[in-house]
Amino acid sequence: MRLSRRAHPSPWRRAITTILVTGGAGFIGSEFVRYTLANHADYDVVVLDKLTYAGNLDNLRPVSESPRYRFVQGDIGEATTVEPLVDGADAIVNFAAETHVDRSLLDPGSFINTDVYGVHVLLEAVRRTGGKARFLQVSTDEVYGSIEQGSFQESDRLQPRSPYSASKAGGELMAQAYFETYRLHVVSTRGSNTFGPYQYPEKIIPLFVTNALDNLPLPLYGDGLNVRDWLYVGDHCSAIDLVLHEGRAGEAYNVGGGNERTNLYVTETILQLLGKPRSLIKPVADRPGHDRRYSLDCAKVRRLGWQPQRDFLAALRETVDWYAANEWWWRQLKSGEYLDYYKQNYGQRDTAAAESARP
Ligand code: NAD
Ligand code: TDX
Repeated sequence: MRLSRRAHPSPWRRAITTILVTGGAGFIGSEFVRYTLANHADYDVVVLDKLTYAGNLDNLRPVSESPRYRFVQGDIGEATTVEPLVDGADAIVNFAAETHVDRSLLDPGSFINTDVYGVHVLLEAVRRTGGKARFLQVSTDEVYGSIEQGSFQESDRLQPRSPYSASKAGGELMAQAYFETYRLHVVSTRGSNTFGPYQYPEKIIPLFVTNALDNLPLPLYGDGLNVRDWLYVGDHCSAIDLVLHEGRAGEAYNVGGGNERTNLYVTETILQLLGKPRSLIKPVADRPGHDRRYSLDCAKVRRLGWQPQRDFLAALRETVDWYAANEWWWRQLKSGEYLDYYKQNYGQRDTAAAESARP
């Protein structure tokens, strides 16, 4: 999806010259930086990122030489860092977050700090600099909670069920409050499970691909029949770009790939693509409070003109090939802190209790 500013005049007051991308060294944020530099030849991009365990300057290597790109290391929760950057920007797209549900079960506090308080600091900076910049909060389908049948619409109640999704809902509601109270130009996107290159190998697809490449077990939670709606990272970014330019202030937009699959299907497909045996699947104890199914009604963002471009299987094959070809990128990440986390998260899962749920 490409949009020219001229073909689609912005409903906002101020044209964009500079975009501040917070969390731009992460998985989706770095794709958005690459996407923006490629699709908006007249924009400058400033990335603000704390470089947590999930932030990685290797993700931004492809644009590091661009004269239209600048990197600043810092925390969205620090007003003195944030305010001058916000002052110099026409738009802020906030990807910065703690993002892994399993980690939120182990350490909820860090999620509240970044995903709620950090969003507040960013919004406050927009307000204190005169509300000049538009603000897009990158939210998630997880804010709705789980749904057995049918699909969520934007007007549905938010019923988050994990510390991660509750924090994301808190951040999004804060953004909404700044629209209602201070009339800031705020929009949000609620994206579904995203996959592609450069995703930190704690999330199911890069974890299972990289484990399978090393003939390590793939720890599948519960009965493996939880459903996620898979969205290719480039399609997620084209939707964010469209909502940034064409979305109505104060509104949220669902962004789903339309690819609802069980975890078991995704796992078996990865093994098939790599030519690895099914015996690598290791059923383990379920995630506490594990949401059964996510599903989004995306009519609203489609009315703006968005539709996902990528076929799920073709994009998954390309993604698997990327991890196979880019061991330099992920092998160094699967060490140190990662191994401590892996032991903490997976070591405690009672394999024996999960045997009865073997798919
Ligand atoms: P990620 O974990 O790969 O990247 C997060 C980035 O934020 C990292 O670069 C990290 O260093 C940075 N960051 C964390 N705390 C920070 C702080 N206090 N200040 C500045 N930077 C900080 O995450 P991702 O998967 O790319 O997700 C990006 C956004 O999209 C998040 O807001 C997430 O909630 C949302 N989202 C993700 C998915 C998905 O499936 N991955 C789906 C829907 C929505
Ligand atoms: O080892 C695993 N085994 C397993 O069965 C892991 C890591 C996950 N799973 C299951 C749990 C989920 O049903 O796979 C599914 C996907 O899990 P994650 O990759 O951890 O993603 P999820 O919990 O669905 O959340 C993701 O999508 C929405 C992102 O992490 C969020 O940032 C985003 O908002």
